[in-house]
Amino acid sequence: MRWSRYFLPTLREVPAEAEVISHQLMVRAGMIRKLAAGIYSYLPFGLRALKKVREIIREEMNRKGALEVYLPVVQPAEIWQESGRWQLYGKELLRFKDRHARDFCLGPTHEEVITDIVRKEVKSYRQLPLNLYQIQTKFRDEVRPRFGLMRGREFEMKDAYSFDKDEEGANKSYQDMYDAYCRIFERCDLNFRAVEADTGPIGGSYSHEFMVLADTGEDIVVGCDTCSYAANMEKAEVRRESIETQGVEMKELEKIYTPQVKTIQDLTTFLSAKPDQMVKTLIFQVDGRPVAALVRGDHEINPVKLKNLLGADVVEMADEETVRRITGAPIGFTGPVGLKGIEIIADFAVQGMVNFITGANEVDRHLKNVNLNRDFKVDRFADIRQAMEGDLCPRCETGRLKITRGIEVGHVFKLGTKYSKAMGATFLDADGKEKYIIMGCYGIGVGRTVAAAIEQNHDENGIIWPFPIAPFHVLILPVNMTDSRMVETAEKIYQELLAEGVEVLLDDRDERPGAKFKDADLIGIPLRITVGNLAVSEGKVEIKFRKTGEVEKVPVNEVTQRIKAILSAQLK
Ligand code: 9G3
Repeated sequence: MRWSRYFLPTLREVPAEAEVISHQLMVRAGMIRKLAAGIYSYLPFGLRALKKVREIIREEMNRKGALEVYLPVVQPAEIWQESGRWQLYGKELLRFKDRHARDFCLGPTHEEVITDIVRKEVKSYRQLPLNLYQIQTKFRDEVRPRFGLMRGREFEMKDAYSFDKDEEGANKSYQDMYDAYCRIFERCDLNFRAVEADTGPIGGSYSHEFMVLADTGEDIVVGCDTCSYAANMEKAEVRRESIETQGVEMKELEKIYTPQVKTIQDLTTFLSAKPDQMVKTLIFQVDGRPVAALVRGDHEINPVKLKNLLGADVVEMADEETVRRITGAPIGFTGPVGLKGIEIIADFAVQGMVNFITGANEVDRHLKNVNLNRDFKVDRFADIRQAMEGDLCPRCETGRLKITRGIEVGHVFKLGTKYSKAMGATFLDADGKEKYIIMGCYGIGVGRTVAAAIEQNHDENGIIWPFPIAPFHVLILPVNMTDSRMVETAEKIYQELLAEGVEVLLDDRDERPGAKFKDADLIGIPLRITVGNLAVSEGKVEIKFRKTGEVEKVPVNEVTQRIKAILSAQLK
């Protein structure tokens, strides 16, 4: 491709609203342009990278026997009413009426659509297992789209759905997709980890998220420094530590005057006590009923664990008015002693505490020397706290947990019969018995994968494309377009590489050398062939590796062979 005939509008300045580096670089490198909040156009250079990721996904999905389909973006309300999700989702589900005033939505996902097809076409166990996938536009009306493609409203997803006749088959489908995802992200040259994840509102028994490790990631990943355990913070388990409280005698309960002392920090200073001698009491509304959750002062509550423990749909912090009504005091002085008609759930770490400090359920008052059983009853002890850096690993004996950030690029779910039951997708088994199909669903954010690759592969000068998803593999840069010998040499190399099927961009713009070199670093094509004075004086060109900066001086008539050798090594 000749740059003078291409459409690659690079920018010097950083777009003001771009908060993360991948968003900045994708705009500056002429890959995307914003149409509206969370809605982006792909320009030619960006589309080439997107297509590379699509092709890697297709190859690995097809390798596992998955069959590609292409489903509508516009979905009728009826099937969402059957699954019960039309009412479940709020403004995130973009709904509209057609000319006959019928209700539709823009598809945020396609469980209902694919189950509707399968329930009509699959009747026998002989037709299972089946895995259907598409690469398709999704729309989710995020309240605050940001970070460019990372959290867009309209985005491209590969979504796959597996259909099995029994649990064993469903587990194999899940494992096949898990393995395919590992190959996909390895082939994209991404540093990723598959982490145990919460299944969220779509239900099902368990799920894994594929996280590309990057400091700008929105998700928090907890991983063991010794074994392979890794989980999304929402789900990360905490090892239950042994309790050694025997031998410590209970002291007399004491109410203390603590004017305007509301937080653990205030309390630590005011009483010169340590946070691990305190218990935080938080009041939640769990499916509308109040629950008191207790964690040690130096720990944080994990609402997702509380929700899963109680099998609730909605868990939210109680508001000030509710706290006053239940405890008789404003927020900041809540404690477990004297609470009536409310379930008290405490984290396991509280079980090992003696003579601790809590709120007194009275403004400006706290309690000292509070003790379990004597002063209040805990209804249930459970793991309800956030995992922390340095916690013992819940899986192996010696490991400690590390906290990192990740960008979720893939998510695999075991769905069970949630949709097949709701929509009547059944089959007759070998004994002629009617059974519900067992499903799984598997998503990859295609655009988000490109953005994550840039988050992980860039430097202060711009993008550093991993070879497998680079828009082009080679950039030829004639330094001075008015020097006919440089132009002829560049043209000769360009024609030779084209003839060999190499994906090459020739920067034939008549621009200052400095500007061309800056653009070369910005757009990040992995190999740059500089045709400059060396070509004129010694018949040599420079091959520069964008990733390492290393430079090779190569005679003009050996360049094509050298490039082919490098590419076959990088793309094997
Ligand atoms: C909605 C809206 C947003 C949503 C969903 C539904 C996320 C929704 C979860 C999934 C599960 C899997 C198939 C591919 C892999 C992920 N956000 N999810 O179901 F109506 Cl507005 O999409 N779907």
